[in-house]
Amino acid sequence: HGLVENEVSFSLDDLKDLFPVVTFPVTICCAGNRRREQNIFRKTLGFSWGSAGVSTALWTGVYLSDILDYVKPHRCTAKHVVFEGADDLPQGPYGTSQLLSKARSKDNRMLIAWAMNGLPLEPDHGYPVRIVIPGQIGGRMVKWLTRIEVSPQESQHYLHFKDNKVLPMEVTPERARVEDHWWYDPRYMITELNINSIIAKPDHNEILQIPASSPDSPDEGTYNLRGFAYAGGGRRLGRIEISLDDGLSWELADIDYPEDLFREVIHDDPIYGTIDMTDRDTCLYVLSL
Ligand SMILES: Nc1nc2c(c(=O)[nH]1)N[C@H]1C(S)=C(S)[C@@H](COP(=O)(O)O)O[C@H]1N2
Ligand SMILES: [Mo]
Repeated sequence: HGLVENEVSFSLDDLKDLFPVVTFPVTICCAGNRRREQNIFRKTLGFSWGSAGVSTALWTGVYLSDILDYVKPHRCTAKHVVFEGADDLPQGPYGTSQLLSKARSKDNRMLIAWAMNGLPLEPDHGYPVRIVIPGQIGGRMVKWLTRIEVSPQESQHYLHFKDNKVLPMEVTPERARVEDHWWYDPRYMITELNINSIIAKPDHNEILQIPASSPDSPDEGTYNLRGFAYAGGGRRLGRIEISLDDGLSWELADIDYPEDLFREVIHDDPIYGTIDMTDRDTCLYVLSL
């Protein structure tokens, strides 16, 4: 609703009937992933995520851009698309917004999703529908979606301003609590996910026993480091390098791009709809050395 020609309410069946159904893998990552390490270095206002606040799933739904075409936003005045969830929070429901120009772009593939890995969304992940926005932080992907408004202004929801920000270094948690203006400065908002890489094997402080290699067993004496890396905004990772000497020298890691496996199938299915990854660059990368 809002600045559109056709205000409508859709049932799930309406969405499935009116628009092409699609499925593709998207990585959802909380902007606070690895905040624990930041909190050790200097305390922030967020709680201490380890490095696993991230996951990739197959999402099924319809494109937001198709819905926007259907409701016909008003030219010139309509600037933002505001999403609201059903949360009952002390400061009102969870909500955030996107620029209308970005939401209308077919390339950005914002999705109104009702299924994850082929099953209806679990309550935790947004049942019955959530918005999925490839390449952006998890915080933009509103769960328990109840309302979409086309608006002249960005979301006015409390957590659109008071969450998912990186404030400048000089703004200590104490200052941030009392000096409100920092939170309303659009320069400090996080939208696209940043590049990040994580070592999973070995563990922190793990002591490795690596047997010496011999002509009979040439694989002995080697150790496979493993980890994963991701980037936002649809950017594909070009290289991942590992240093074993505190950054003096670097070696190139092998990268598996698991989403490339989906490129090998173009599939039409009564439940998943179309699976087509042929013109997508990214979702998540696994590296090993
Ligand atoms: N309605 C609603 N949507 C929400 C949130 C919320 O609190 N309420 N949290 C957001 C944040 S900060 C993240 S990281 C993701 C987490 O999605 P997941 O629970 O499916 O992992 O949901 C986002 N969507
Ligand atoms: Mo988050």
